[in-house]
Amino acid sequence: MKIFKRVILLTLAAMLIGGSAQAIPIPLRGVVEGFYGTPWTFKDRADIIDFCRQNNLNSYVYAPKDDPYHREKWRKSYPADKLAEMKNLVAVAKKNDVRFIFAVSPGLDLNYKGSKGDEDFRLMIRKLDAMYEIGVRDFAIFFDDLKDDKGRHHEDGKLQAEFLNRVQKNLHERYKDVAPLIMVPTEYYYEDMVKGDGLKPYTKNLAEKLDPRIVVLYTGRGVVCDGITNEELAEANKIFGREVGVWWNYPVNDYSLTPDGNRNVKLALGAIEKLPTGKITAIFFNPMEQVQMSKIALATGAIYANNPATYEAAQAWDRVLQEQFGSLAPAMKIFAEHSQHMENSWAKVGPPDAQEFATAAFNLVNAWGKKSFLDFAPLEQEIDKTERAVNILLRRLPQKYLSECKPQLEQLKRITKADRVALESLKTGQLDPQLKILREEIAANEKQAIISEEAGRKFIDDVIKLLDTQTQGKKRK
Ligand code: 14T
Repeated sequence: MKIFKRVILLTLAAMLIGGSAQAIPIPLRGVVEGFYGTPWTFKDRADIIDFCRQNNLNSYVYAPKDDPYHREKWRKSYPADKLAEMKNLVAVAKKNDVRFIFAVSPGLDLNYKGSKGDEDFRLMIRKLDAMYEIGVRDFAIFFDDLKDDKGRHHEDGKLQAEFLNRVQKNLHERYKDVAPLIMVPTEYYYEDMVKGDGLKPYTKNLAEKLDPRIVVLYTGRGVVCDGITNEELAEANKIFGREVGVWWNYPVNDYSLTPDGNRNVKLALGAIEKLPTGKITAIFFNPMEQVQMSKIALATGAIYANNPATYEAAQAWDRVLQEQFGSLAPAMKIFAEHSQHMENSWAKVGPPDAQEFATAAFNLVNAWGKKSFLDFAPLEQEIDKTERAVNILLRRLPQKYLSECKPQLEQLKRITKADRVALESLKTGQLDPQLKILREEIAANEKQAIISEEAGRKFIDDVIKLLDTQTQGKKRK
């Protein structure tokens, strides 16, 4: 008895110290190719599936928004050549022990009722059967992004649930080796599910009617949001009466748009962060069109998904950069620091960009405002460091990476060049006329690349503002 007590105490102590606490991986963990824009190539997908195995991620979800056969023309069968490529990819996934989850998004024009409903059900089954034939055993049906221009959707939760239940039942009656169906609701983020202090009818009806075996995915409070707490996940579990999975919208950058509609202009190169530390049943990370650059965030996501309770973003980030970039890791880290945060009117995610740089710039601008002692050294060092890193990367980074991030590297180079001119202007107290020209060049190039908005770029604007008002002030006198 005594000895048992001792063993238990020692085990508990060891667990508390942390060393031997058992990692609890999220059962379903992987990548969802779910972004808008040019879908990945089959070569990219095979590469990502291999990456999944290497990082102990066990699923890849096929759901490219702009594959016509996935969404717009979901009823149509894949042509022979596409099907052959798909078959090959499914084999690659099998070989790598990665589940290939095939998703269809029929919501744009799916019929639920009457003979048209029966016909569409039949077409959905035909579509999924064709994938079963080539070896797929995991299926998903997504109903996201069905809002009209007024931001309203016209979906009926009960009808969707009945449709999904019917698909689930049909597949499981005919096939014994098919996994539970996975779905994304039309109201897939918390703020869209609730009104006042109740659930909106769509979510209420869906949750009530949906077969409890079907896995529901949700994205958090918003579509792209600054983390999910354990409590928020518990709330979503409660709403759907099951353990929901997470569709995590980082590093996806399809909403990083220029005014004229260019996508993917900012790269999300930070670590995954602020996700639940407790029990979670599934997580899929939505990546960027830039497949190689996505691997930084995805590999940190893999570390998270393999042990959410002990995950530390900064530590995971360092480890991943080292693994992926070797001797170029220090330079890559400096570049990546300037390109982590994603934000617009409805989205906010990712660690702040280049905090040390931003702090050094802030301190200097602040000291100027207070007319106190100006210490230029800290910012000068940040500018030197960044400029050196950019030059190293432009020279040494292998082509497969450079082809995905050259515009952003060149933009950061323009920014640091202007930062130096801004710094010199502060030193002399005179706005160098070059600075506004450099700033305009940066603006013109934001059609291709956006980076360091709150750090390097902000310093340029701050200095222009400071010295412009000063000269105006002098003129007024
Ligand atoms: F399925 C969902 F969980 C989801 O996130 N759907 C899309 C996804 O395909 C896209 O990559 C992601 C990031 O843009 O967000 C969803 O798409 C939206 C949602 C919006 F509210 C795109 C624009 C929006 F305004």
